[in-house]
Amino acid sequence: MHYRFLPNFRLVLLLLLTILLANCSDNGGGSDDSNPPISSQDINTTRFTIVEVNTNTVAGTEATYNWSVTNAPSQNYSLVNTNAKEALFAATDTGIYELAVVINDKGATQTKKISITVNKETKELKTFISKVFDFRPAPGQFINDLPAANDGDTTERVLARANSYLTKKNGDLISLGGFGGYVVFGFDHTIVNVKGKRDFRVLGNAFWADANPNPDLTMRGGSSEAGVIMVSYDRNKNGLPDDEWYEIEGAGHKMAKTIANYEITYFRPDPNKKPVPGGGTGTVQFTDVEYIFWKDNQGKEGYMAQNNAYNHSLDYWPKWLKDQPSITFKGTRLPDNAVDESGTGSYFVQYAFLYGYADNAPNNDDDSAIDINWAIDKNGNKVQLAGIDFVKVYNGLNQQAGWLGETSTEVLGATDLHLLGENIPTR
Ligand SMILES: [Ca+2]
Ligand SMILES: [Ca+2]
Ligand SMILES: [Ca+2]
Repeated sequence: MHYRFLPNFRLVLLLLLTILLANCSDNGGGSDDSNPPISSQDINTTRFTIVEVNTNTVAGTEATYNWSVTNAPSQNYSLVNTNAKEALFAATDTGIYELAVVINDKGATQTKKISITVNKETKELKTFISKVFDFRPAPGQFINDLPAANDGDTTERVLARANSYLTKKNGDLISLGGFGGYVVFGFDHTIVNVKGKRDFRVLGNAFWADANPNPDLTMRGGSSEAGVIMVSYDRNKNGLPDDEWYEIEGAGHKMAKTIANYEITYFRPDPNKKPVPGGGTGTVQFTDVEYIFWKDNQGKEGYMAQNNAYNHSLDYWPKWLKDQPSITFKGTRLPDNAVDESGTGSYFVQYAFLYGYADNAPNNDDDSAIDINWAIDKNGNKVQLAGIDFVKVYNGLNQQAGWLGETSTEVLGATDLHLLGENIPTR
């Protein structure tokens, strides 16, 4: 308002001063060619986006770097590769974040500052899955039902159906079948690995038992069918999950009976041969028949029993793979978690692993929420990820639980906890 009343000479003075200052900074910048003006390193970005921050400095190959955030409007950010020349930064809140990097080049240290302005995104982001890229369930009692598959369906058509089931706020269940069966999906933005907080959740249909007949146990259980979660960052920025995968190391990964690099092959049943009764491991065997033969890389083999307790289609083999004689899956096999607490085969409790899986704890439980910081590489080493774009979930159990049949992970969707404003501290 009061600019109108400024005398003209003051405006002229202001202009002169501005020109003078601009010249000064030009001269200052020119005095040291290896130090371009700081303003050239300032970055503009949007929330839920990973940006690479560079020192823009020529330093020797032996130089060391130490990145840090010196001022932030919010703690909901991620800064990784803090000892590399280029660090990765992402934030879930808008504002100006000040970063500093200390460069030590053979004892000569210098500090550079970078300012990152995080703006609100222009397009509304989805809190849920935006695309299903792959769906390859193992055989199981809910295959061809969740999602529905008919004779003559192709892999593409079933994938499109799985996509329509999961890419909405209130999704529909899909079943991953026996051990190893999997689904791969992505989001329309990067899920940021906020430090000290859990970042996303895979939704399933796990629930706690109302009453466990065994009063001595303190573990939580009910229907827990742990799916192992893998994550990936779209490093090559092509929008496809063709980058390196990292596994979320849940509590079960550290248990003695867990088998890394487990591999299983299922064989298509002969449609002309009647299944043999009497298979299965539960005590209620009269409902079970030996059905899907499998072999693993531990020298074991067995049958997935056909379970008549439910009125399913009872066609366990994926209909869209009718011409394929076998399917092989690989992954981390978690210890069996189903216990016949009745002793008579009537009441099975599937004990939950403490944290770190899909379909293991109910969707409203903190321990169904995942911290990206739990990710490990294929050698079991912890990795630092600023965020992730893709998730893979596979069934981590190879188990028959009596009349319940084989244990199979179900997936109902996935959510970005930061976009939803859910604050769940890590373990
Ligand atoms: Ca986190
Ligand atoms: Ca389930
Ligand atoms: Ca990619």
